[in-house]
Amino acid sequence: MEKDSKIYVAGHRGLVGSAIVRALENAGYTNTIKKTRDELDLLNQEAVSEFFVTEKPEYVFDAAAKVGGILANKDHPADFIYQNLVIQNNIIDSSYKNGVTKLCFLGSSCIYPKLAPQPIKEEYLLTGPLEPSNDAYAIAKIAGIMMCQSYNKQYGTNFISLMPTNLYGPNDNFDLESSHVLPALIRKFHEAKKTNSPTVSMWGTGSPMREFLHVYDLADAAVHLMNNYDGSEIVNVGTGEDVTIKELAELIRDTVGYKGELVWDTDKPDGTPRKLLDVSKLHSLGWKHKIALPEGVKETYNWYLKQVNVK
Ligand code: GFB
Repeated sequence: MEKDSKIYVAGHRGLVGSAIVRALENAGYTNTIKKTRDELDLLNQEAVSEFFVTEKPEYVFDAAAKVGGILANKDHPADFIYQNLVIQNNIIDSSYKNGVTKLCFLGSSCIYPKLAPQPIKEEYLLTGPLEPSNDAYAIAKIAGIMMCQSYNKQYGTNFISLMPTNLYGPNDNFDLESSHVLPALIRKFHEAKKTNSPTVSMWGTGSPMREFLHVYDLADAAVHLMNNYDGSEIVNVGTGEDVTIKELAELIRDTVGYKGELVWDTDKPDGTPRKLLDVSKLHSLGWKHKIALPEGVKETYNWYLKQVNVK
């Protein structure tokens, strides 16, 4: 990408898209295109097609997606499969038809089989059954990968696919029903501390293991790979390190300064037991994460505090 290349970041208000815009602007890219949902409905094929014909972006980061935590995925599978398929189909096909130089598609670590050997290598894709709590979302993301690979094969496009691990950071969703675990726990401990609540209810058993990557690192990796990786093979983006949900909860509890107890609600789902990414390919492409989990949690909590204080 040249510093004045026309770069469209789809989903620029979300966790990932906002971090990609930030990374691009910090690196001196001056020509990013951003469209809010009101300006461009990515579910509308005609509107997306018209946007690409008019704007003719040279590079595209597809960070627009319907995302959510374990319960949102479990309760709304139709929304997750439909919206993700439609959004990514519209963006990928329009990118091809309008001669986009390169596109970066973002998937998720939940595309891998539920019981994949750990750490998960890229080649384990489609080698076993998916985790049922997010299979609809995973199938949509797998279709996105296949779209990019098929367009590369048939039309000679340069569409790359990155598979980020669980992400967190500024602009995350902190809604307690639909969010991922990390923002949910920041909010739960913060509110419990403020109200002097003696206990905080956690979902599941606390034993599942998860890998967490700060979204600023993910954005940095996406820009790096856009500039340094060409290929149809997917690339895992993570830290290569994981913690139990219990360990995460204790870290967030201590960061927030909550003194009460954790209570585990085992009626809530655990999800997949572990999904640690093998990041050797990413490292061989010259990129490694910089933000350690304790530092990232602290920074995200500070961001959250600023949000709640201005409200
Ligand atoms: O982050 P999370 O919702 O998604 O949950 P997944 C991770 C783990 O944290 C699960 C536990 O074992 C939850 O039971 N947990 C404990 C909580 N307390 C809470 C809480 O208050 N809220 C939430 N949300 N979890 C998602 C997929 O799976 O990961 C998506 O559903 C996507 O498709 C995303 O791939 C990255 O890591 O289990």
